[in-house]
Amino acid sequence: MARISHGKMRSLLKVYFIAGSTNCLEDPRVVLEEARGGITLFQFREKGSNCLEGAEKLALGKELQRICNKNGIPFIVNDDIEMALELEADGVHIGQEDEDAQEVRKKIGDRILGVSVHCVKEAEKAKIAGADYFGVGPIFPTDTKKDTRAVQGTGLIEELKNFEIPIVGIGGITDENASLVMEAGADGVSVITAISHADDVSEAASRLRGEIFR
Ligand code: 3NM
Repeated sequence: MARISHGKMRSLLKVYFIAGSTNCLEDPRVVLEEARGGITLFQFREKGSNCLEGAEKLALGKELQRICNKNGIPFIVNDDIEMALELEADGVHIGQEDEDAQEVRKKIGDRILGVSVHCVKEAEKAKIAGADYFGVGPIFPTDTKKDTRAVQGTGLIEELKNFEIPIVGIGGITDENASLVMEAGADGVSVITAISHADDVSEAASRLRGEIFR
């Protein structure tokens, strides 16, 4: 296996759905099945109060991965490197508070490595560590993650373009503001609530996709 090309990475980041059991209003497997037609990448992020742990978390991860595999959607695991390796996931996403990116790159080999960055300095470090993409946020206010950095708008996306690393925006993104994120130079948008809390998940995912592929 070789590292993913920037071109392929950019195409996968377009509609990046992130979810775990605590984000979904119904069974996350049902939500993912409903969203699958609109999304290009999926991240299993099992966080927050009452989140699953241990064997239960692994079992849900396996089932979500199976749905992704069946639909040709690469499967990324948030933070839990051990689980990503056990499931042979397509990649991992880590934040600044998680394990050092350089160490994670060593452990995961050529799998996709996404790193959350909040400033140019963090981006420089993540690039050297071998990040395949930057997650930049929170672009807009969000209630989904309590310990985010300050809302930063789209300015950092513009600043990070010259790093030539694919970029995905995150935080408070909806079908109504997604175009601002793309216009700033992001390759795609990652969302939790805009899809997982929608009355009609399938329609919400398609609508977001429509905005990105406009
Ligand atoms: N990371 P929603 S914001 C998981 O800024 C996450 O790094 C963020 O959820 C960051 O689409 C965020 O519901 C939550 O706003 C995104």
